[in-house]
Amino acid sequence: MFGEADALQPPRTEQLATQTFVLRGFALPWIDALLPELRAVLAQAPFRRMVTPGGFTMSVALSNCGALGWTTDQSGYRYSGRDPRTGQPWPALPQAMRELAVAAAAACGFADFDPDACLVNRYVPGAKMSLHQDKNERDYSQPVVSVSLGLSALFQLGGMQRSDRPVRVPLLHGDVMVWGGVDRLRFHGVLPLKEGSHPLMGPQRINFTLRKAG
Ligand code: MD6
Ligand code: FE
Repeated sequence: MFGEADALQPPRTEQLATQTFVLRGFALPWIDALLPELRAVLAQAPFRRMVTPGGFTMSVALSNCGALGWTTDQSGYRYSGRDPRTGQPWPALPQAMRELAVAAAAACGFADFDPDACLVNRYVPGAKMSLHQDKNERDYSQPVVSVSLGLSALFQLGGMQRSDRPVRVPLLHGDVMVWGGVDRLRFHGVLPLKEGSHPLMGPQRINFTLRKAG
């Protein structure tokens, strides 16, 4: 009745698919360490809205930390070692962000997660992320760990085809999503953020996703 992964997982784990998990509240014990780290990253590499290869300005604003950062412009999506705004390396991956991600990955059966990239997204009310696959990384055997802070959002978890009907998953302040393996290339997105203000984070949702990109 209970698979091997069940023994590894902390309380309040929701398994959404074979290798897709939401760890409810998993980040809450780390918040006091995470917020100053996040502030320092954003002081060095502020949020900015980027343009997609199709010429649209994204509603989500982004930044990065770690050796590699995800960027987009008219010529495509890619990982780059430098912030295109300054030509400087991205801020280093802070310690608590890394520890949280490694612990969450391990709790879901991904024993040797070694992230080198952290994409930080900011959603204000109305901002959304269209259905997409994460496929700019080199090694699909490594999972993606995604941490949600601030206003809650409805995440859409789809299938392997864009046309597969997605399920809606609420992601709340402190939730951590881990996915990889057979689910690594599922389509996913975020529905437009509702109006509101979070007591700690204000009128926004911040999501950061750690990966091994290089
Ligand atoms: C977001 N997340 O939650 C957008 N991608 O704001 C993603 O695009 C994402 O949460 C891959 C794995 C987990 C994610
Ligand atoms: Fe994604």
